[in-house]
Amino acid sequence: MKIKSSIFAASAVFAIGLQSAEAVLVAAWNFNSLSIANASTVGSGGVPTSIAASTGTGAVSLAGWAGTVDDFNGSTLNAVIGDLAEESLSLIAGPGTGTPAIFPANGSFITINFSTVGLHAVVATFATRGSSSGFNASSWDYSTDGTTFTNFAAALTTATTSTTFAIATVDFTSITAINNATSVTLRYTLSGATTSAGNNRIDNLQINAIPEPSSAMLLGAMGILGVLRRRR
Ligand SMILES: [Ca+2]
Ligand SMILES: [Ca+2]
Repeated sequence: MKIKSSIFAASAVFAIGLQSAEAVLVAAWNFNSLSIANASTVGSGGVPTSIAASTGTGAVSLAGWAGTVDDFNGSTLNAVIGDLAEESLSLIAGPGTGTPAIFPANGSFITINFSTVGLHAVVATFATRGSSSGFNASSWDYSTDGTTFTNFAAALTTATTSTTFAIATVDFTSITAINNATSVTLRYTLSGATTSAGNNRIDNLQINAIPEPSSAMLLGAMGILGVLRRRR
């Protein structure tokens, strides 16, 4: 009885140890490399189609964005230590057409690609602000093949018409499908802009995740149990 409770206690301590493993930074984008003279469509006027992570490994693709993009002032909110505010990824509704106007960016998206090999409990965070006529609704989807996406219904809208930067968090911890995957793609779709200049800025986008327990840790735990068993 005493031995059993000791084993239980050791297992419980180990389990707590696993759960409290700290998240690590997978990839971050400070968007400070952007240099866009005037808002332009993707692939023209200095707007790239893809932006490599400024820390870690990953890529933000703008290929699905149907509005224009600029590089308005950024923020240090949520920045990796040492990163300056400088530029932000500024997603703009773009020229409206027709009456009433239809804005091409509404319903278009950016994607964020990275690997979670050896990782679980993905969380995306970023600093964001908008304009009063900017995007006020959003949706998040995820994929492990870049083709078939699943809506993450639990994600609250992170689009904002507030003109003050604040940190947005999208917690994918419950989505085990994107754990330990070679290629994870998150898709961020914006809608609801009502003028051509309506926008949302994104800065200091971070993807964090928790390392899976290593085989060394598991062997260590088995060793503890082995010692307890030998005491019988
Ligand atoms: Ca920045
Ligand atoms: Ca600019």
